Amino acid sequence: MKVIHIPCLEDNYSYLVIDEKTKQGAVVDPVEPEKVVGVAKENGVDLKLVLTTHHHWDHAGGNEKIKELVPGIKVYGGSVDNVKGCTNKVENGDRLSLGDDINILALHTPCHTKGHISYYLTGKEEEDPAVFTGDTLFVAGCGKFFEGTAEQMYQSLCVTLASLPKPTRVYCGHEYTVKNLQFAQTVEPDNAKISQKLSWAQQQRQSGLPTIPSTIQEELESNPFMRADLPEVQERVGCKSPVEALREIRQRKDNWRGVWESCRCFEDFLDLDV
Ligand code: GBP
Ligand code: ZN
Repeated sequence: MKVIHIPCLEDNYSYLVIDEKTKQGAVVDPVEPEKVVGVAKENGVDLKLVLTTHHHWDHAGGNEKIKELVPGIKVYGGSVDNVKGCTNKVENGDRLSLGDDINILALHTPCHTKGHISYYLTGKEEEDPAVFTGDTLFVAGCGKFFEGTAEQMYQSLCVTLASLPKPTRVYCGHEYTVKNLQFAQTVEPDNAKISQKLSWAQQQRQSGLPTIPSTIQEELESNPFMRADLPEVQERVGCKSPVEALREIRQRKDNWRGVWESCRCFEDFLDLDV
């Protein structure tokens, strides 16, 4: 199983997954279909399916076009998520396959959107599995709670995704890692894994490289949302239960951004007036 990153829009990623023996391919969230089809051609890949994580336009917005470009391609998406161009709806636990060696398991991971699906892929026995988490789990972060509750995000992150094998590679929908780790430091200033990963992520970005994939193991060590289970994290945010802590950390992240943005607006305002 080979995975190729395809950076799209400002900070989105599509991913091309290839079954190397048959050269059959699946693409996750092909928001820029021409780009994706180009990468598939360069690699001699026959595109068979689209895996849509959720209905937001920056993930599902290329589905109609890719159906025109690749006649017969199947477009999978969550059954309660109104995914544009979806031809095949999936529910939690549904299984698909790609080529000879790749198995795909659909995992319902709601909260960012109601019908959000993460896709867990296993290849040959010796290869580490991969999970495509869209906007549910980011490296060191999670998606905003647009269509769900902290209880649901707890289930999605800390139960469903946290139960996957630790070496599972995590491929998420956006390049938010540096900001997420900077925020993570405000929750756990003494967590060495967070500071080490932040320096590494900053170097990667300065060299124009992605910070993805992560692994489930690394997320359990450095992602404050996935660590809401831990008494020391609950204590840091003044909460007594995992769900309460998750809700509080999400609220802090929303405000942290807000404060940052309003500082920048304020600076712009001063610049204009001076
Ligand atoms: C940043 O941090 O770089 N631009 C800002 C945040 C996912 S995209 C942008 C933002 O809000 N991103 C969303 C998110 O969940 N972020 C997590 C976080 O900030 O911690 N989207 O494009 C977003 O889902 C969208 C599209 C949203 C259609 C609503 C609709 Br409707
Ligand atoms: Zn989204």
